[in-house]
Amino acid sequence: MLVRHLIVLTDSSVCFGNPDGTYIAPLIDDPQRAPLGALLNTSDISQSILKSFGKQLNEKVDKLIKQKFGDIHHRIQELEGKCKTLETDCIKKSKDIRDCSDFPKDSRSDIYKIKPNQSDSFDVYCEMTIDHGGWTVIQRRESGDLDFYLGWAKYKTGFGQLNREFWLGNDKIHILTSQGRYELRIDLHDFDNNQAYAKYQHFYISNETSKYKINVYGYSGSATDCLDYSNNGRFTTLDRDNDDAKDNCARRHPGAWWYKDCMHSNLNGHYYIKTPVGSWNGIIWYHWKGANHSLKATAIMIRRL
Ligand SMILES: [Ca+2]
Repeated sequence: MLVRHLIVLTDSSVCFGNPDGTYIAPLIDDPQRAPLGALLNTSDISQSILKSFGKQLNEKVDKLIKQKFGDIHHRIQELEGKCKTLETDCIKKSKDIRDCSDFPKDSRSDIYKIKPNQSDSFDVYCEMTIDHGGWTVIQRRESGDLDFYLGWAKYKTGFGQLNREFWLGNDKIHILTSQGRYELRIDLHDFDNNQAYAKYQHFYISNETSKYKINVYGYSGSATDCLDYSNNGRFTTLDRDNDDAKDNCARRHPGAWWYKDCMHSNLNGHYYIKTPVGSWNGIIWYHWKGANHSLKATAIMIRRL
């Protein structure tokens, strides 16, 4: 037994003692500091002391709870105020973000919501590291997991996953490039770990009525210019022949692109896991790798000037 002898000296003062009467140490000379366990394990203590301790304990607990709940309530009110401020700022900022070039330069590359002029908001992938960042990515190939041999409706609205392979959608690309002057950057990778890029000072595609006609010029880079051939060409898919060839270039190669008769580039062509491939098949950037070399990875991105 923890406590064998408990001597009550007063209503509020208690000591422990050995059976021979030797004094050990005062345990309770202040009921406010008395261990509750000791009291509860003591059968001899008076009911009045128990009541006194119980009352004081309850009062202290009540006071403590009220104080803590008051602090918590105050803290919650503070946080609610901050959340409302942040929400307001975010809504305001999202309305100001027309594309990835409006995000701070130290933002990480990721999927973000933008709100272009004349359009509802939608998600895009922002490339924030390459070439000073601020790029809105409109196409990515990297694995061949996604089928790009699709029809007009798919290319109109877009398909795929923004953090993997995708086509953003011709309507969205038109909306974006209609709200200012845009530059274009294309990054290319082959299966031998070589990289090259093509950059254009001007890029615009028209609306669906005009068959998403491309307007591009002002090349610089390391991949050689392969889009000049497509300049002012209309978009052709397997089910919409808008090119200048007798047959459908999108079916001949196959892949949807800005064909004429037919192309020097086709970044939406069939994905091959090795090269060489059949002439003018696959993901082609003719002046860099020739007509028999399908690329491993591509990224097409635009940035408002
Ligand atoms: Ca044709």
